[in-house]
Amino acid sequence: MSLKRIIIHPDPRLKKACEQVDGISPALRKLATDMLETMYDAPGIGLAAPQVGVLERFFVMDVAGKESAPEPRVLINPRISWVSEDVNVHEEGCLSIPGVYEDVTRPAMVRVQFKDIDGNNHEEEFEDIAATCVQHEMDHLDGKLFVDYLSGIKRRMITAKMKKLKKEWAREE
Ligand code: GNR
Ligand code: NI
Repeated sequence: MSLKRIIIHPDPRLKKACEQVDGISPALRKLATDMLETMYDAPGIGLAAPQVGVLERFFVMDVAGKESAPEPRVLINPRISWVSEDVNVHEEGCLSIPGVYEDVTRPAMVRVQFKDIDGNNHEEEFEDIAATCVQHEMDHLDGKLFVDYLSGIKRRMITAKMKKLKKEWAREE
């Protein structure tokens, strides 16, 4: 196992639409394991492949919370087949935009088709924080970040803050 470096916004790799995964290989399994380890280490509840520089359509998540046993998940080639009409407002954060938390409105429930790491097909409904997380991660696969839902002025302020942060971090290295 090894930790991956998480890419910080702004970065062209976070703005690209990712490619379908076309087969489950040992390399993909290793990458998914490393991404889960990276996510737990951060800590976070989800991590999408483009956040570690891999432009492929999959992500890992665990929304179990620290009171319960871990529930690591890998969702490959996810596709939303249904969204609820009712919406939820949830405060979101992103490991690629550290220290920034803002309310985002999204469908409260989503039904998603995907493959797991063993290649089995699933169709599952997600609600509450899992629904928010799945939609946040799927946005990453389309090159979209939660700050894209905010006003232009807010987004530009956050982007400027992240540029400054990256410069500071680069100096420390
Ligand atoms: O760790 C994360 N927490 C979170 C909280 C609210 C809504 C979405 C998320 S996902 C985020 C990890 C991340 O950046 N995934 O892409
Ligand atoms: Ni994110």
